[in-house]
Amino acid sequence: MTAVAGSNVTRELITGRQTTTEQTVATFQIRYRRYLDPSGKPIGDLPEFGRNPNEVVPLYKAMTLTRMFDARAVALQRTGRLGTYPSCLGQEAVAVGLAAAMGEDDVLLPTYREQGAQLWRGVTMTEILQFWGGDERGSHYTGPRRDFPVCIPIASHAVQAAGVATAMKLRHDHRIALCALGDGATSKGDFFETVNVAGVWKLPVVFVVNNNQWAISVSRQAQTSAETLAQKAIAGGFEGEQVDGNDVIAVRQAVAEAIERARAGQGPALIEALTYRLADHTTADDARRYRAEEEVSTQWSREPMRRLRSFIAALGWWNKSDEEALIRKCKEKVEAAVAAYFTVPPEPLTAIFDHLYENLPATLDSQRQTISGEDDG
Ligand SMILES: Cc1ncc(C[n+]2csc(CCOP(=O)(O)OP(=O)(O)O)c2C)c(N)n1
Ligand SMILES: [Mg+2]
Repeated sequence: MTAVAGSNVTRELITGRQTTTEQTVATFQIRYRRYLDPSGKPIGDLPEFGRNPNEVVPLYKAMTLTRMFDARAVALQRTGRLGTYPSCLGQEAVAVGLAAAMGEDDVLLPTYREQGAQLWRGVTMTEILQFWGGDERGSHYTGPRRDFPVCIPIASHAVQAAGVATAMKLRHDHRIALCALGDGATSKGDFFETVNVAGVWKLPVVFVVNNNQWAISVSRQAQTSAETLAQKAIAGGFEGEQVDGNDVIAVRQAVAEAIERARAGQGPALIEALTYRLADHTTADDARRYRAEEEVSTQWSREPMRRLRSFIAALGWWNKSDEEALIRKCKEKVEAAVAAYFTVPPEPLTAIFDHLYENLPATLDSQRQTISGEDDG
C-alpha cells in the first residue's frame, strides 16, 4: 500500500512550483489474504506456525469449545437461565485467531461477540455466563486482569483502545491494545476519530473488524458504499488489510504481523476479517425477518470449523476418535462451568451503588442505607 495523502501538493504549494494541472497525489491498495480454501485445502505456502500441529490443533480445540459453549449459552437463555445473549456461531476463527496472535500482557478490548478470544485469554466460561446473566462481577476476570469488559455500546471502546495504547506508548512498555469491533461499528464517529488519532500518534493499537455482514438487520451493503472496510484505515494514514475470517490461519497470521509492527513502534493497523453471523443477532432477534434462508445456507458451506478440521485430518493430525474425545471433554467443561454459574450467590442489592462514586452523595447514601436494611431483612 502506498498512501502519501497530499504531500506532493503541499510541497508544491509551499515552493510555488506546480508541474501539471492535474496529478495523482495518493494511491492505495488493499490486500486480501487466505491460506485455506473453504474445503480446507492450502492455497500456496502456509506461515510457519500453520505447518506445526502443536500450533494448529489447539486453535481447532479452542474453536470447538467456543462453539459448544455458545450453543449452551443460547439454550440457557431459551430456558430462562440467562439474559439476552449474542451468539458467535460461525465467527469462531476471528476470535480465536486474533487471541492466538496476542501476547499475554497485551490488552484486549472486545465487543460482545468475541467469546472465543476471551476464553483463549483465560476468561472463564462461568464469568462469561455471569456477565450475560446480569452479574457485572463476570467482568472481574480472574485471568487477563487488564483486558476490558465486553463493550455493548457500539464503537465506544475504540476511543478507549486509543487511550490504552497511548498509555503503553508513553510508558515504552512494548505492549499493544487490540480493539475488536463489528462492521457496523466502522460507521460510528468514535471509530473515525480513533482511526485519526491512532494514525497521527502512531499508537500501538490493532483494530480487528469482525465483518459478519450484518449490523442487526442492516446489511453490509446498506451500511457503507466503501468497497472494503479495511480502506477506512487509509484515511488515518496506516495500513488496512482484508483476510478470510473463516480461515483461522489467515486471521492469526495477519493479526500477528500487525501486532509485531505495532509493538516495534510502527503504528496501528486495521484487519478486516470477512466472516458471517450464522445465528440471529442476539436471542432477542429473528433474522428470518430480514435475510434469506439461502444466504445463510450458502454461508454454512464456508464456515470455519469444517475447513480447519478437513485441513488437520488430511495431514493426519486429527481423526474420528480425537474428535469424539474432544467433544466429550468440551461437554464436561461446559457443564462444569454452567453448574458453577448456578451456584454463584447473587450480589447484594447495595452493589448498584458501590462502583459509581468514590464518596457517595448524601441522597444516594440514604437510599443505600434503606436498601441495606432490606437486604438484612
Ligand atoms: C452506541 C450504540 N448504538 C446502537 C446500539 C444498538 N446496537 C446493538 S448491536 C448493533 C449493531 C452492531 O453491528 P456490528 O458493529 O456489525 O456488530 P455485530 O452485532 O454484527 O457483531 C446496534 C446498532 C448500541 N449497542 N450502541
Ligand atoms: Mg456485524
